[in-house]
Amino acid sequence: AALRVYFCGSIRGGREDRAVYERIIHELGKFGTVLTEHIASPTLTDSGEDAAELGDRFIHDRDVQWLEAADVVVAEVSQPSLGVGYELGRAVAMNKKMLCLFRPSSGRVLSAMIRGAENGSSIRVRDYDPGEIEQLLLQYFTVTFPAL
Ligand code: 6IA
Repeated sequence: AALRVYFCGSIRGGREDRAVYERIIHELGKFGTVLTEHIASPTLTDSGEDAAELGDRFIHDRDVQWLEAADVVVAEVSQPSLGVGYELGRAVAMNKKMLCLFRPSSGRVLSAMIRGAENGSSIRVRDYDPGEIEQLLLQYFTVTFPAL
């Protein structure tokens, strides 16, 4: 069965990095099924039009189910997002493999609760430039899932 990848990126935290999420999701598709492809959707805005149809409880419960089903969680953490932070905390509690990607060129300083979660094995936090996405993910997935 294909690897199930849960991708996290900011929605209500702000959509400035949407194009970066799109590139990451495209690369992730080479390694497995991305459960959360909608995160790159141009029609998903931080103002919440789509939320009215689904309801926040539905979104939360469905996302937590997907998280439980995931083999690996990949998050773009440059744009601070409560939802992404929440997902990452839940993922740690579920002992999920996790890769957090941060762009120093964002000018931000990553939360100590994310940077400090790096443990050298199941939880990885990597600084990157957009040009490195392809190579970085190829390296992560081939090392983490040698059977791929
Ligand atoms: O706090 P945030 O909205 O930035 O949280 C973003 C994270 O929470 C993402 O990684 C998603 O997995 C999850 N999430 C938050 N909102 C949604 C959503 N619709 N659909 C799916 N996943 C979500 C929100 C409706 C939108 C129009 C505001």
